[in-house]
Amino acid sequence: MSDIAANFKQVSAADIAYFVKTIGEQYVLTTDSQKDKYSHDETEDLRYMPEVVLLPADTAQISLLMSYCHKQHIPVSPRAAGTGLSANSLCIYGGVMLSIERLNRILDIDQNNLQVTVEPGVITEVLQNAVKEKGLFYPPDPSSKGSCYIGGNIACNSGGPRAVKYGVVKDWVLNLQVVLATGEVMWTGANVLKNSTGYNLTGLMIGSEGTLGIVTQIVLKLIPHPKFNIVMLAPFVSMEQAAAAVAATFRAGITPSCMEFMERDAIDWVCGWLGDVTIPIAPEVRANLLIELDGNDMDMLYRESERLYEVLMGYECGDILLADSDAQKTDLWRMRRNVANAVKTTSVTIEEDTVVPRYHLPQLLTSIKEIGKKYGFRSVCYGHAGDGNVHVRIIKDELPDDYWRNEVPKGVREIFERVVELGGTISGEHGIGWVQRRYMDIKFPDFQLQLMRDIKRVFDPHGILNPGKVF
Ligand code: LAC
Ligand code: ZN
Repeated sequence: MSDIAANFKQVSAADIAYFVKTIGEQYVLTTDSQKDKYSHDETEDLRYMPEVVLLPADTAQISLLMSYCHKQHIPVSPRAAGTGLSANSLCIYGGVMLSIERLNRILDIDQNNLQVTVEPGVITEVLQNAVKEKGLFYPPDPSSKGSCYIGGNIACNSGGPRAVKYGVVKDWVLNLQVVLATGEVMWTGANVLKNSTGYNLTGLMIGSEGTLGIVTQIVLKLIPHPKFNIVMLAPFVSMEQAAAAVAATFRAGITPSCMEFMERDAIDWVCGWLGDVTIPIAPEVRANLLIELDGNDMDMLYRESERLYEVLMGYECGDILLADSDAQKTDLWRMRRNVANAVKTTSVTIEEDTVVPRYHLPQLLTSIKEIGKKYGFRSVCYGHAGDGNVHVRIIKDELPDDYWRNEVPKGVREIFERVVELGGTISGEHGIGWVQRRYMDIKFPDFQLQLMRDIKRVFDPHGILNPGKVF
């Protein structure tokens, strides 16, 4: 048993009786068949069965549960939709899995102040559609937006394609209601656009992966929904040329609402997997940029796209496909959003979430492929090129289990070392969770990791919240 778990207590019959009394029998899941779906997320093939899964209804119940588990030293892993890619919400040390799935109401859309108050179990796309009906826009849009929860997006400080123009989740959160490990409830900020009142606890909570508290209500900023967009797919003969065109676009004063990268294999696999999307791509094409421009003036968008064409042509760009209907736009986005799903079906895979300053993207891509060659693994690169954020899906293929477990991580380490050398970091939007924490030393010296552990101890003296995650 590791140090962290030495003081943890197993869930007993008396604990279960308390949980049943507090939230109701039907919301306390104890059988393997009930708990099974909570034993894994979207990360590789990891499985950790919780001792019990709790489905509380509201902040008050979560507060009672936390206060109890704190006193009893029972570990609690908070869980949103389970779409995480770093094993962010698995019960590594057993104990309680606390799902926020029943906290799924949009509480208030404030059209005067352009804000929405929402519970953490609302599906991100449901929230986006609800505010869109009022002409409003919540931009962060992770690829899993149709199934992930806004609470999980906050836990990981998610981004998605639109981050390049509109920023990531942290740029939209004004205020959070949080239940602390001890059961105390606090609001971290205020429902205002400026706030320099004490430490930024809102910022600290965002991206803390449920290790510092459980978010139970969220106030987000909104803006009016842009009226128009243009979507195009630009093909390139090399990954490096595509990547170099990205920084050039921003340097030319053009800020696309999305600028996504997909290497050739990603497109071939996802089209094969989806079955109903056919994109004509010439044989010599090695990479594509999926680009969206948005705004409220169509003429201006056309003028901007002409300027964009000029920039792209400087990088040996082939014939650009301009989506001519909403259906074609949807197809192009379905293709992009399903890359991970498609590649996953071919073999066991792992996904790394590298990010560098965008001008260094070509060097990063070259290095990833070189390191892959050295260690003998294939990878598919895709992601948010405008942010310098490349997802590297590494494919096991026929590699022996032993090699996959022990040698491939050395290659991953080399990739991350290169990322840090280029001025980047080891996760742009997926978080560290359980699987990436072994690489944290590449980015942070010991004293800085210790500083983070010390912060954790202040918020969670018994270390019960989502143990085993981040460091
Ligand atoms: C994506 C997810 C994996 O960009 O972050 O598709
Ligand atoms: Zn992504």
